[in-house]
Amino acid sequence: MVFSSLSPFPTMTPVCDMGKGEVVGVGGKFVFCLTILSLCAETLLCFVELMSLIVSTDRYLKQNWIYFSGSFYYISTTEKSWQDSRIDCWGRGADLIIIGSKEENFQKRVWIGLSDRQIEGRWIWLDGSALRKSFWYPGEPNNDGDREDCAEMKFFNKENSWNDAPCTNKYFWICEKKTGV
Ligand SMILES: [Ca+2]
Ligand SMILES: [Ca+2]
Ligand SMILES: [Ca+2]
Repeated sequence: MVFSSLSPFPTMTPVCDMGKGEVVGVGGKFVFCLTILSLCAETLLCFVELMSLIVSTDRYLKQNWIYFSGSFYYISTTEKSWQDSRIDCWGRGADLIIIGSKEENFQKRVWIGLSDRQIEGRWIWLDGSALRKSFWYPGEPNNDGDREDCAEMKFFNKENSWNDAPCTNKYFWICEKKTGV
């Protein structure tokens, strides 16, 4: 059984024999643990909720999702246009990744959930939020050829990695599903 650090009790510290953040197996899958009984001895409801969380976590990890800091991430193995990437994520109950911190910049050239398709130059995340913290590569976004409205993580070995590209280009992509806890 795989446990996760999706603690519904932020004030309690997850305890794990394997060590928090230990990388297990191929593909850099992060497996976090917690000790259920020490956190959840108090109420049955809590225990039931936590068990369902663990079952869904186990299912995601088996489908090659990665857990990190409150979200699951799925990294595609094929390349698609930005919109087709979204549709794939929807089919997985998720959407393209929304990047809130530099830790969410993955080491792969992928589409991210950011576009200026509605109003040129106004970059909006897929959840409707405006772009605050950004990681554009120097000189980007440049709307090259007046046809670049979707954002990709292009220079993924740099902290400022983003580029705007034509939405019809085909790249790998990352889906993100927040856990809600
Ligand atoms: Ca995110
Ligand atoms: Ca544009
Ligand atoms: Ca560009």
